[in-house]
Amino acid sequence: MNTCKCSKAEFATDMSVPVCTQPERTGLVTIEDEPIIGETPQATLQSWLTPNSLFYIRNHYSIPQWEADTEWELALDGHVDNALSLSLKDFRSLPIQTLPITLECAGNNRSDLEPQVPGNPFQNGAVSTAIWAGVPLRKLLERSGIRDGAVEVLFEGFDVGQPTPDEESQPYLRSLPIDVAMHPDTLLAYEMNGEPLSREHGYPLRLVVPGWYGMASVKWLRKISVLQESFEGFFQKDRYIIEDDDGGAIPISTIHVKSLISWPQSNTSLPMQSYVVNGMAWSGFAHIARVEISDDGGETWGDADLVGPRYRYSWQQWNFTWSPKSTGHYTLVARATDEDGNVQPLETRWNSLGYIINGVRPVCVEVR
Ligand SMILES: Nc1nc2c(c(=O)[nH]1)N[C@H]1C(S)=C(S)[C@@H](COP(=O)(O)O)O[C@H]1N2
Ligand SMILES: [Mo]
Repeated sequence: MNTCKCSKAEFATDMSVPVCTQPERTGLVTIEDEPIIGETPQATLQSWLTPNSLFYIRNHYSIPQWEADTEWELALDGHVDNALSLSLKDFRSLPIQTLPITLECAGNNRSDLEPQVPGNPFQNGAVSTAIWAGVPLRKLLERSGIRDGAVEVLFEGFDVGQPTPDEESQPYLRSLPIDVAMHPDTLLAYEMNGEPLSREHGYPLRLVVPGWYGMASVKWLRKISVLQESFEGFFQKDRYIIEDDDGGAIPISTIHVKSLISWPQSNTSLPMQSYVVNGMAWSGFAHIARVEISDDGGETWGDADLVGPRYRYSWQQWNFTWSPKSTGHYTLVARATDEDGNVQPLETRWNSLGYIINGVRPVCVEVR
């Protein structure tokens, strides 16, 4: 396991403030300006619902623009009996479905990988939770009459660009297996925490695939196509894959079990007393069953209390009362287990594109 690297020297650099690495509290922590990429600040990761303005943003291309709502229409075509075209008004007239869903970018925590890999150097803030509202995709697929032989559904965003300098300009495109597209909780969302989607998060309509890493939840939707063969585009076959031991590629889908210590932050210096250590845990496979905490880098563990709302697709808050026995340096770690029996690994499985970084992450604190 990655043991804590905090040393007395690090604390000595800034003893005047209790928290040594202070995140920006006024907005997202910027990773890139254009296209916009930003992560949720550490302080906000204590909040079960992420405020819209602090919800992490991961864009591959510039944000597309519209003049007015009326210009936008969503096309649904391909291997169906009746191709559809829907306006935003059509969407608003359909029965609404509301679900709290945690989105995590597949590259969250990439900066923790050793050795380092290229890609956005996210710390632990490329994960956020919102209450999403919209129409189950299934309703539209049923209305369009999917024909026999359909295998996938392809989603096209309005945003266009070159994924790498060697690739042709193309829209952001991702597909889903038909059973995932037909799942009653897979949403075409037009609201986030009770507000219309913002431009950054996919206005006017986006896909939200509960339990899947964020890349599946295509923003700024313009077209949905039912396919008879599997889609082989750049963001399906060249990215969002993990090499297996035989050199093959496994596509990334469901979010792996993971936890995060929201408080305290690493390099905090605390007076000697009892504290409530808190954080979040999540898994795309099942509810969280258990969160264990260690203050000695994983030698001994104690159970945290699962607190707050409990929903299938959103993270679970946990609290752990911690009474350090003496002054000194401590390595706090959290480890989550879900109801399917998936246990968060002590070590991330290193991969060259830097995805699914769910190994436990040490938080170093000094008790004085
Ligand atoms: N059209 C489009 N959809 C997209 C993306 C994009 O670049 N373009 N990025 C994806 C990725 S990688 C993630 S992690 C999520 C992030 O959603 P958010 O920016 O609303 O948090 O959007 C996904 N949907
Ligand atoms: Mo992502």
